[in-house]
Amino acid sequence: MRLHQASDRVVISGVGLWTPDHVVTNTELVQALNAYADHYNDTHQAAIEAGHVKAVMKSDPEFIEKASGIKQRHVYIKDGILDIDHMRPRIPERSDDELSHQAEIALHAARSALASAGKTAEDIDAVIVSCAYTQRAYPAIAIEVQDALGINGFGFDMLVACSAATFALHRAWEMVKAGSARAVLVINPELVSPQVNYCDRDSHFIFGDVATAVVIERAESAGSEHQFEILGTQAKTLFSNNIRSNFGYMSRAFDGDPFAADKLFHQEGRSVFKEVCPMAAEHLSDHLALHGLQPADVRRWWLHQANINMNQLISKKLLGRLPNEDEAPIVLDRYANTASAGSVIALALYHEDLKAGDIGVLCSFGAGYSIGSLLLKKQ
Ligand code: CO8
Repeated sequence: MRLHQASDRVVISGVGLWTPDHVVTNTELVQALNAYADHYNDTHQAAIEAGHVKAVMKSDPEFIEKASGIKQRHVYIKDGILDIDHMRPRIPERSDDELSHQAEIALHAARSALASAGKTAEDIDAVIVSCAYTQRAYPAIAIEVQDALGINGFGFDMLVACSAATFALHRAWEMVKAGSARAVLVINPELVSPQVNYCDRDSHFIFGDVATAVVIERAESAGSEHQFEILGTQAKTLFSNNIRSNFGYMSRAFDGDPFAADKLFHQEGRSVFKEVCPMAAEHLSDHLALHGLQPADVRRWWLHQANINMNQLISKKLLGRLPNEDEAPIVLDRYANTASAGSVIALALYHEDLKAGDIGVLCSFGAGYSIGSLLLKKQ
């Protein structure tokens, strides 16, 4: 590995966002689940009445919007999701010679981030693909993306569920600071719809697909219009089973059903809500205090986008009041929960109006539990 000049000042110099064309509304999702429930419950009526099989519960668009703030979600492929005989996206398998689906969406976001930073492949030394799931174990999606972009150096994948983006930005910041890379491309291709249980009313509405990307580099080399110095990073993890997916390479060796509900995303949503909100608020106020800052000093909060009520509770704990849209923009109404990419979408869409010296906080929280934050200062 080449060793470059270490740098005291490291900036985010470009942000990229790729939004899938296809939209699924709450109404569409609920219609499909309710039709599936009617069909399933009719077919299994005797077993349900005998208590051998659980009836499928019906969903409700009003509940979804009130409980989560989500109105719609974008998906990579819509075909199959609303088909009651399929209830999952129908994604054509590609040969080993073709670009993989996840690399494809990663590339869209990566190119947009490189353009926003005014950089080319020659300027980048490392690619990190960091997200809730990668579509295969190896070769790393990051190396496939690195190859497609013609980047020298190295790439690797990282999985930290909903904190994958912030945790990868931490690693990128350290690499540039240490001089092991001049600039790092961090990409979050959150292709999560294949892991959503569209038959389960508790979770069928939560997620959407998206890809985001960020360029991190030494302040000395950055030339883009909108730059944010990373003042500091903070991470916290605490083991919990309340958000879990048991899908994995061991499925082949287990005797169980590799497509069972526990292999998909599932959670104890109430417990997550109660436990994570105070943790996130404390984490953020501690992080600010380490830098001699108060919540009131923050011009913009790019918060994790899982649930509007969570964001409001965390903001209230921090500020003593609800923030307005300008202080803490919400994207989950349009994008739903996009695992680790939510706060980066907010950053991509809402950063150009900030003035030099303005402080921003980028934050994620979720499965693990994991919480990650970066304090940013507009240059
Ligand atoms: N329609 C109608 N009724 C419903 C529905 C529905 N769709 N869903 C649930 N209900 C019912 C419940 O069954 C329950 O009924 P009962 O009282 O009879 O038992 C009642 O409504 C209330 O249910 P809840 O208590 O669960 O409702 P909440 O008000 O708590 O809202 C939420 C549910 C929205 C899930 C809420 O708890 C929440 O948002 N919690 C936090 C969740 C969160 O942030 N999780 C993070 C997960 S993401 C993450 O970490 C990354 C993982 C990787 C991502 C990739 C995945 C594919």
